[in-house]
Amino acid sequence: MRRTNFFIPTLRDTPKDAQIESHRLMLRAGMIQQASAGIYSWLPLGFRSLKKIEQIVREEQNAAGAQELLMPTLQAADLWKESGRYEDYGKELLRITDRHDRDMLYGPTNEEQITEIFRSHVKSYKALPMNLYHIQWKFRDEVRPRFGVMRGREFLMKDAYSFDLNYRDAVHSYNKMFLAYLKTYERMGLKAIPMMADSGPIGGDMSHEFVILAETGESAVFYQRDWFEDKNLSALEEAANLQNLVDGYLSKYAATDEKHDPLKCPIDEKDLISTRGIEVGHIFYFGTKYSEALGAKITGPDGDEAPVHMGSYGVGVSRLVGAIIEASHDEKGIVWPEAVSPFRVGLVNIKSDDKKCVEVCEDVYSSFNETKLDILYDDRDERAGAKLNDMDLIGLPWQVIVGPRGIKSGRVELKNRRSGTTEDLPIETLKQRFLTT
Ligand code: P5A
Repeated sequence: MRRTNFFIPTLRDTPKDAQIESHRLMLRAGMIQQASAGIYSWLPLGFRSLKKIEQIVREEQNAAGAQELLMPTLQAADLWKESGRYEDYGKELLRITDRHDRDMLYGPTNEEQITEIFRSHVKSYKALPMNLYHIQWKFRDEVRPRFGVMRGREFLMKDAYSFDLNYRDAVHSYNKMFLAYLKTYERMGLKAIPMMADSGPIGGDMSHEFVILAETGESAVFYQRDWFEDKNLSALEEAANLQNLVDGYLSKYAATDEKHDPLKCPIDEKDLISTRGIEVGHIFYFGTKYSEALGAKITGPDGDEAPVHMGSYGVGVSRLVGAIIEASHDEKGIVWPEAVSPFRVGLVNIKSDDKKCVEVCEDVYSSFNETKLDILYDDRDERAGAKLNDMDLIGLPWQVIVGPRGIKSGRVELKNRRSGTTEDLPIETLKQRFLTT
């Protein structure tokens, strides 16, 4: 993509009303624009990262055997009246009346709707286990939307729903999602800790939040000092069956504020870290709470009918964009992990009126495009300093810097955004480097 054809409205000044770094950086890098409190437009650069995160979530859900579908954002209130949540959910639920005076709502989550789909079609245990998910916008009329996309009112969530015959099978489905979540966050370059958590308005008594540590996080959390030791996911996966792997992850203490009771905590105070974190996912087993209320019953192998066992599994897709930036930035701007960066490489011509520099840039740009490598070419007629600062701000993992001095000897500069290290490379070597990785 050429920067002259790509809309990135960067800001020179630091936005005053943004309280945390990720929010400031998303505004400065022209990734989002506030539409109203807690509601954002995703501008082209932000949208690219959002889509990459969404795709990683999707791939890991599919790999775990979940099936994607799409439910609407607007739901009829009737189902929520059946489950009892229409009253319970309170002011966070955005209630709408249509022209026929029917009560509708903008979905904050989809337990009722998926149960209605399931109960209409599935009657026998033979169709189980089943896990259905979608990636769809949600609305919660939060009292205090803040920190940009981190606590929005409208936000993108992946929500999956599992259906099983009994408790034992449901725990297996829960564990599968648990592992899928660990893989999902790892692919995004994040270290997420699964923590014992409160189930709140979703319900049930088994629930874990996936939390990444950040001083600016909204949740107070507690975990055992040596939690990160021996947490090599691929080694653990090879060694253990699913239940052992999950048990291994949960063998060291980690709990959110709501679950942590200092009097009952088994860990000595000196071995406990109390800090803050960002909740990037939350999984629940709630048994028959919704299937009983909505009459989603299945016939078992013995011919008896019983309510299906359910769990639900959420990933905060739009929150993750902010969370990743919160976990990965420096004083110059964002430092994207490769897998979720809007582009992989940024190409900067530091002398845009130099014919030879333009030629080299065009050559690198077209050969990277041929190999389908994600590249943003800053071809604007701007000062070198401004372009380089902008590149640092938007934080692509690699920068290729083309200047008149280097190209005299056929070389360009390759800079790694994270480490800041630079290499002078012959143009062909540069092309090869990205061809093979
Ligand atoms: C699980 C899937 C649920 O809603 N029902 C379906 C269950 N869980 S949850 O914990 O309430 O939300 C799941 C994840 O969504 C993100 N999230 C938010 N992101 C941005 N702004 C918000 N206001 C917001 N609220 C929740 C979180 O990442 C959460 O873990």
